[in-house]
Amino acid sequence: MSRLVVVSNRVATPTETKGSAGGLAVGVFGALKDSGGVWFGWSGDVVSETVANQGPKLERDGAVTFATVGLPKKDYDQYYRGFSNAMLWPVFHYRNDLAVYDRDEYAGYRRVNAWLAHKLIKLLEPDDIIWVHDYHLIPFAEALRSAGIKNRIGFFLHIPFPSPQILLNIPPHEELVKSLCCYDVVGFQTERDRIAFHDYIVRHAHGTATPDGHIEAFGRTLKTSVYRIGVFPDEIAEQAERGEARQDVMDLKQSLEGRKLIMSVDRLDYSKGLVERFRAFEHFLEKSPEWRGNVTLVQIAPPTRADVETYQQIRQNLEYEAGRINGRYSGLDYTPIRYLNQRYDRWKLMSLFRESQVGLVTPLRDGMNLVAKEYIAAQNPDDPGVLVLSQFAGAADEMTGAMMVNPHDIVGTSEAIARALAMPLAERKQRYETNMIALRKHNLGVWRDDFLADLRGDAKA
Ligand code: GDG
Repeated sequence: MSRLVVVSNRVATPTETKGSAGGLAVGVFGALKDSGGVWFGWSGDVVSETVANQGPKLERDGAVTFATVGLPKKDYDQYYRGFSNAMLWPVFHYRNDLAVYDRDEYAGYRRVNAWLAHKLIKLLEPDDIIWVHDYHLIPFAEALRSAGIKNRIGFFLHIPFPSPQILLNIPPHEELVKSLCCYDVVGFQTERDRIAFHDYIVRHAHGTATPDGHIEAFGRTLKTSVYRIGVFPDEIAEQAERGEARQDVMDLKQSLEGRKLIMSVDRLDYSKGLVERFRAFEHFLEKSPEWRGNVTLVQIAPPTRADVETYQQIRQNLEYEAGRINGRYSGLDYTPIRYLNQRYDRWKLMSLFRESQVGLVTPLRDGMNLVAKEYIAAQNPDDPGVLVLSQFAGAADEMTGAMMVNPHDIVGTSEAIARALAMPLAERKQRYETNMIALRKHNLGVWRDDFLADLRGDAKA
């Protein structure tokens, strides 16, 4: 079997790939271990030009090499903070209003992609297959192709692909789509993302796209497909159950004093609908006086991208909203929203999910949303909690047992919270079973294996 080379903006550390950390890192590392290979990308460090130019730092773990490079400040600003996170992220999440376009940042984005590609070339072998991840690295294959690299290269987009009318807001939209066409396989989280890409190819790039995903455009042919990212449900169930007996979780349980628990966990990001969620919870308390004092919303929201201005604003807005709502409904011994601006161990999150009666996952737009899937996997099958899920999360296509909401509809979301809290056991079990069937069908291993089979060009049985 040919070696696998994974390229992503951030490379997991060898410890993050061990089971206790869980998640995507474990899934991708599994594939790397099977075929041997390299995981290449940014180390997360901002370094001097001299250090950046020294070549990748290599760490080995069995047949897998972790190869990382630092980024000079200017590259970090233009490629990561600038074009990736102040332009691509908002527009791909349908938030043109928050996007900031700067030509120099775009030039920096392409320059860093080319620079990273040249660093990788030295580590490549002729029959390696290369799997590139996410929006930071759209031009990566094009840079490799210009240097004469003929290997199979695939790309998976973790976030939504916007409809053409939205994408047109990015001045170099055509260059970006042309860059995507330099891959052999381009994978999306949902059919709606793939169709949006096909629409652009047909209407704006004078290309052709067949329903089964064969694309011809910009003088290239490629395949598109949908690969629904998932979780390993059994591993999560086990983590959640084991954690239940640990002190931190017992302490939380005790502090709730018999109150019901609603859990939410998101990176602190405006795409996750946190302000709307807090307002829906406020509306619920307003309309349901009998629940005041009897239910607590725990919102865990570790900060990310804190140096992008829009992220500073969302943080301020949330602090204001949480303070305002708590001011209105707290008692001497009761705080309705516990808003925790920090990162927790994964086992703790899974155990808290298991302890809770409702999982509130209401992004305004999300490629998939793994928290929704983790929430289901962590439940006690004999007494499962209810998932209240935004229709705009990719996960909504599969988690059909969830109570679906439009997160902009504050009243509708508040009514869903009320229904979820009062739901009889039989209905909760039935919804849980429906979701678990989908979770098992598209687990993380299936996502990875299907993508790699297409990238390797394996014939379907
Ligand atoms: C992107 C796309 C897509 C969160 N807080 C803590 C913590 N987490 C973990 C969650 C989950 C992961 O981070 C977040 O994944 P999501 O899928 O929910 O969202 P994004 O970070 O925006 O991810 C998304 C995903 O890529 C995969 O393709 O689903 O749509 O936006 O696993 O549990 N983990 C720990 N402590 C925390 O405080 N340990």
